[in-house]
Amino acid sequence: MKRDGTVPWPPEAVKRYVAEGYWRGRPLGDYVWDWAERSGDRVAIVDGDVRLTYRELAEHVDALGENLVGLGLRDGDNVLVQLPNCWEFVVFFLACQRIGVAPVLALLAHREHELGHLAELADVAAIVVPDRCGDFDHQALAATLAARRDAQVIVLGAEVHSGHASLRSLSRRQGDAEERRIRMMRYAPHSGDVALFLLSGGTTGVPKIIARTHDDYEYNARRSAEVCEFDEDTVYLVTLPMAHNFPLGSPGLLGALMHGGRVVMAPSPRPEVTFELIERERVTTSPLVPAVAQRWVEAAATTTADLSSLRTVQIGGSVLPEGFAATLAGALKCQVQQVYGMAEGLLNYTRLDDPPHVVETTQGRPISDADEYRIVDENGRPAGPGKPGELLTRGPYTPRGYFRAPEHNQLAFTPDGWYRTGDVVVVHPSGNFVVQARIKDLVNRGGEKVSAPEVEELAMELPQVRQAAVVPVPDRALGERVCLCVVLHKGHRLDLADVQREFHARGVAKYKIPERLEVVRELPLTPIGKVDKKMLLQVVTSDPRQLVAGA
Ligand code: AMP
Ligand code: DBH
Repeated sequence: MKRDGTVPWPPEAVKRYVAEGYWRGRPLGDYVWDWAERSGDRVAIVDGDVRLTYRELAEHVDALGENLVGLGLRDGDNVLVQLPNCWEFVVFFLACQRIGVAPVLALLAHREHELGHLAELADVAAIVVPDRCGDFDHQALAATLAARRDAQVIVLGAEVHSGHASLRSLSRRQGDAEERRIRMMRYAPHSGDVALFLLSGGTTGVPKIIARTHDDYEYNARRSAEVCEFDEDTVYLVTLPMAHNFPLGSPGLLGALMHGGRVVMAPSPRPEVTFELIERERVTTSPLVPAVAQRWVEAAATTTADLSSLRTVQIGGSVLPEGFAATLAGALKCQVQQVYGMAEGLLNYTRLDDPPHVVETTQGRPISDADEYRIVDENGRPAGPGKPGELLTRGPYTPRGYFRAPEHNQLAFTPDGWYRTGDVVVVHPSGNFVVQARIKDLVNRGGEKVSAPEVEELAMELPQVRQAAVVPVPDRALGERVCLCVVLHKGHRLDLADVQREFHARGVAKYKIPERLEVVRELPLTPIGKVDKKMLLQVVTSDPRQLVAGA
């Protein structure tokens, strides 16, 4: 493997996954022409007025792939990608798969704090951004980050500064597609190499990334699509940011393309945008997080849009409020499928033929016969039948460690390669999991994961702050929000607006910026002297005055 810092599966596991057909030994980029041969003239991607057939998609992918090689990008290089949902993003992603370049999939919300770290961690050779989005100048930030490391900047949009490359120009189909297709074969990477990097919500001071291989991610999407019964009539609406594992590969747009379905890009998950697209394109399925689904339910009550094409909405990413699955199914008049997944690997889905009470009350079961799991107590011993405990897992699409994070891997993985999910689950009589709680130190804000230590470290940089602790406060709309609790140095003051301004100035993504501040006299501690977050959360949500400074 050309990239140091990945944690390979042990040889006996590799042997099994290959021998039993989980891994097919072909790079993801190879499949683009399989798809074109199977369904060349069918529409693969719809984005606004743009409709690309499978053949056009393959041709764009090859053209861009060859041009990226022309820019000097090579098998083994990594690139940082920050793009909105759009056809160019899909083409770029697949072009990387043709030539062994691994995209690091950042979110559009990320700013200098996150992008700077990711660019360095993955040692990226290029940064791909839109020119601007809203009032933010992505190109200017990319230029700053690229200058620090001599990386190239590739820009989507009309305003491409000199010295930067235009993504649209690079994707233009010119010349003979058949000849290029043959030329491109020489760039095909090894299927065991890294295909992409997904971001983990993480529970550490700096964001973690997960290297997913061609073999493992192809299986991830293929097996998911089988479980979800995708076929060529599937019309998949990409509502969530496609940098997320859920809309990308679970089964995601890749699963839909594998089956000859149609992928419709939504620029936003808001019902004002998506309902019109559902009607226009006769969308059959879409991934949702509970916070978005809530808005769809409200909007469905009064919409005039025809949503009757919807067959299944998938819902996952954070805990579903009790009874909500039934509400959602009723409001959208379609099936609901619960998805409990993670960028680290293991994917669980309720099955389309599970009885309603199972779909409504469980988060599904693993997709693969080769997924292994254990449910353990605090001491790492089996929790016992029917008892809740932390879920540990291994399998053909669950890598054995984070990328370049040996120290953290000692905590997040057992010595024999089990990933500690940090989720407390119990097995339901149906055999499906029920996610009951979380023991990892993060805030799940409407499906976006925010690492508590990361926010705490940022807070500690403020000169007023002596101690900081982040807790997830419950929220009706988003499930949880970031609440920062601080002990201040004597004689100092701090309010929420100060904190928000400082975080913003440091280039922290907006969804991580605290939305509530509690200035407290002291933080409650556990017997071993760690901050007792359970207690802190309890007090914050019941009677924060108990902890008020100076009280
Ligand atoms: P990440 O590791 O950042 O990809 O986030 C994955 C985590 O999101 C899981 O370990 C769970 O904590 C949470 N999660 C994902 N899907 C669900 C779900 N359906 N119900 C509850 N929690 C979920
Ligand atoms: O929360 C997640 O990370 C997630 C949820 C549903 C995920 O990675 C997935 C499906 O693939």
